[in-house]
Amino acid sequence: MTSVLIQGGRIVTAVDDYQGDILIQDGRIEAIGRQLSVENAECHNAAGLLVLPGGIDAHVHMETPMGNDVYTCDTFETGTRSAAFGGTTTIIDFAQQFHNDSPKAALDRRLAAAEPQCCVDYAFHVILTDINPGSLAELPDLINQDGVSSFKLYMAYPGVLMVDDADIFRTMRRTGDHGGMVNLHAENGVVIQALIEEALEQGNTSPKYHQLTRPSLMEGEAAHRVIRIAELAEVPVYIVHLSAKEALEAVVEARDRGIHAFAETCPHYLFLDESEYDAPGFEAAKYVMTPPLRNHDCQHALWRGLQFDDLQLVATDHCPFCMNENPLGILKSKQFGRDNFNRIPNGAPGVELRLTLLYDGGVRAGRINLNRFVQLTATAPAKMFGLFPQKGTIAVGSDADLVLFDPNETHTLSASTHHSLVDYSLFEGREVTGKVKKVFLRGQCIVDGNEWLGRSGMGQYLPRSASGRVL
Ligand code: DUC
Ligand code: ZN
Ligand code: ZN
Repeated sequence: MTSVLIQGGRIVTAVDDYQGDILIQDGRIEAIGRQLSVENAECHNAAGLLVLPGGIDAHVHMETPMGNDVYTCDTFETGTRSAAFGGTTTIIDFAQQFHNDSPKAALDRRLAAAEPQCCVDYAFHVILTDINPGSLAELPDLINQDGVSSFKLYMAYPGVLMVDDADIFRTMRRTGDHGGMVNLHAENGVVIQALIEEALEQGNTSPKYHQLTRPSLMEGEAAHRVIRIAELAEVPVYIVHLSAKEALEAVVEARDRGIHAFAETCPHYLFLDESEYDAPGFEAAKYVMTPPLRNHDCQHALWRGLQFDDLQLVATDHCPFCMNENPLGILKSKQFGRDNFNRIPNGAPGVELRLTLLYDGGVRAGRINLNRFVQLTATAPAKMFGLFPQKGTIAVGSDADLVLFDPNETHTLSASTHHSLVDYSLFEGREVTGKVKKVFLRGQCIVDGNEWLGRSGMGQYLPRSASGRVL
């Protein structure tokens, strides 16, 4: 395979920041130095650009059923291509066990769908919804043989996805013994269900009631409860899409006591707030994601959490549903909940925007430095989920997943220019500075400006080692 040389860029990792060249051979980083030269190499000039490790998005949902036959509208192909244009070269998606289903069968179904389509490398968390002696018995092999070291459980959506505290505890015990970690959707599902019923009985059906029936206090309660359960089980615990100040307080309190409590947040919680639910008509359905957008106090707390490492990483929870009905009819849209907020498919897009938003609103705004930016978008997810040092850094021997990023180019975010199939952007019209210029997946240039050079099926499955052990 041809050698690839990336010349004269500013190489940034979670700990370093220096000028240099990178030599790539057979998809891996072969050498890093000054004035490297190799005959017949494919050369890329990175002068004036940042050279970053490829982003790792630890929370996405491609072609995923979300109840009522409603699927997220990106396939593995379109979603991973969109990820690549945003500088993300690894995704971790989910394989969901249904009732009376085997977790291993759930993984196999997702592997079969992903393999011919993925344009970037991929891994899976397994979602457990039916916890019984049989499904628990499968978990050690999933961890040790199939490379799935993280398991998502829902504390919300009673009767559909929710599992009870005893099953959370049992799963923690079983996975923890083998280097696995439990990831929680932390919300008090039964209280929220009562609030939803109350709202609907009073005729309150508009999208704003999605936010009003999912109070941050109930996210805090669930986070606190599950951290205590993990403490008893003596295992690390990870909270997905943390949005509420009260939930962060539970994480901080535990971490201060030396408990291995970890959490991610998402760009929409950092850059948007609850005032979006005042949008006219059905427009507010764009922001119906779970948890909902919060107030400024929560936003402020989340930024502090990122600064002080009480939040370890930023993932998108890319879970796209179109606002308008898709002509094919199978991809039902947000319109499904036009008359009832509780039927609006829960989720919002974002896989393409994570790096640019966090660079613009984090680094340029002076909230985090460049090293922390890399830590949050690449290194921490790699370490948290057992992919480091193959992924998540720029080092000799690591996969040559690289992003050439122009820190000075200003552009406007819009659904008309993104690569996802979703028909809207949460950030329509927002001007940001910092743009992905080129993306390399294991040494192959897959994005060059607006040009797509990758192909579906070139992404590889990544079996992972232990989760939650390295940070
Ligand atoms: N949780 C997620 O992680 N994604 C979409 C909806 C939800 O409740
Ligand atoms: Zn969730
Ligand atoms: Zn999600």
